[in-house]
Amino acid sequence: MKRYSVFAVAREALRYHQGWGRAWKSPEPKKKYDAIIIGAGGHGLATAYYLGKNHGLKNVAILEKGWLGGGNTGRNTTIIRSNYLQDASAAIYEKARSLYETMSQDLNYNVMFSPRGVMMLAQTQHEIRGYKRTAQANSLQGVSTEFISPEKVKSLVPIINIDGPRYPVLGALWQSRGGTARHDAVAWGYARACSDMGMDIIQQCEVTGIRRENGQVQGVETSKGSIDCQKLGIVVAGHTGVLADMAGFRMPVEAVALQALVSEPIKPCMDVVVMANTVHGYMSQSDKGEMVIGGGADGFNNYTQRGSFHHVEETVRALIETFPIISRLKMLRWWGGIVDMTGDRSPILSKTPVGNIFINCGWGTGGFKAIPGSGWAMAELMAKGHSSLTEEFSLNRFKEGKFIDESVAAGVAH
Ligand code: FAD
Ligand code: PYC
Repeated sequence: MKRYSVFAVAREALRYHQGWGRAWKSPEPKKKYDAIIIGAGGHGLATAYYLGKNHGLKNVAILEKGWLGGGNTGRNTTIIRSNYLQDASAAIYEKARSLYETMSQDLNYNVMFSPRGVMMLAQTQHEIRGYKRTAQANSLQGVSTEFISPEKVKSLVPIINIDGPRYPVLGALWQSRGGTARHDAVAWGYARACSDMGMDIIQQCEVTGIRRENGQVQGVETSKGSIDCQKLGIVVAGHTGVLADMAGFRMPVEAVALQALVSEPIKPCMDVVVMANTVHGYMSQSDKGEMVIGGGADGFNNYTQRGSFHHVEETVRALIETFPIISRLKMLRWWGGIVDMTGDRSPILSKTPVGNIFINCGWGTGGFKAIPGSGWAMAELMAKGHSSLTEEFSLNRFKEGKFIDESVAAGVAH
């Protein structure tokens, strides 16, 4: 009979009590997995989850060099919306938004989805034209958005100053079923569900090499040893170029830091999400009362997952005309994540030049909102070799010039 130390029994009891089940166990690597996913961010975990749930593929490992959700998934400002312009984008982002509506029930884990409404302010004539066009496109795509007047903006967000001298509020693109969710809970919820299906989530396990033979993937080298697999999904956001290099191909993706910050907690004063893209700022209020604030991406490539003091000053300065109350707030924390930017600001969900290696990346500044839709589509691509949701997001579009330009809808300046 297997014997356990008192310490091990106590640890397992604590895990059980916390409801984590097998997720935190460090499993024995199996000999060969049907699929390995590199990266336990939201997109990697959701891919694994739908491989199991929708396609019955459960002999799956998810390898993570750090900890669950420790990349951009745990660093973002949690805005969820699907108000994109192009049909392919609207389809995958709306699929994701609709999956968020029932995610807590599906995963039996409270991800605190809050469809409080998201508005993108129009503060120039150009933005009015752009957002009216998007609202029109969205109505044809079955995505519920509308262009609203400055007065409606003011009634939804009483703390806003719509008469700013430089950037008055001229209207907004409003998505009433957009909102926010608790980012770590999304990662934890998917992780627990994957674990419950018998999948192995191996943290502190960095992939250091990708083995190939005759143009087909064989397995990976990791900091914990070598593991074989039938199929491989690379889902590593800002580290896409590093992993692609290991597999012997190049990706049209750049790594850039995106920063955010939160203020001291204050009384509830704003119950919708506001994005002011012309001035490069956006804001929402967390359940704790902190104002969650973000701005544009850094103007140079880097791998530094840190915030910087000058960014706090620049972002707050940009928003003060529209939100005068924040001039007197103390800022508590700031941080950064490394986002994976493509030239057309749209993601890549694709086969690669190596057989049975699939890649999911390029979500840039806006992939939190896409996690369930992306996982759903990527799982279908990996299981069946094709998915209607990923077709236009393949790598070929860069060869063929079929870009999916979403530089306006991406919302965050870059
Ligand atoms: P990640 O969560 O970064 O996961 C990738 C994982 O791969 C990481 O955990 C990493 O450790 C792992 N990894 C890398 N290399 C290896 C290796 N060699 N071996 C094993 N594991 C490896 N999006 C929105 O929709 N709304 C927002 O409001 C929003 N705000 C943002 C604010 C900030 C400050 C930032 C930084 C991003 C924001 N985003 C937002 C973007 C969003 O966070 C990302 O697009 C999304 O989280 C990407 O998820 P992912 O799973 O692809 O990547
Ligand atoms: O994609 O909505 C978004 C977003 C907001 C802040 C960063 N990304």
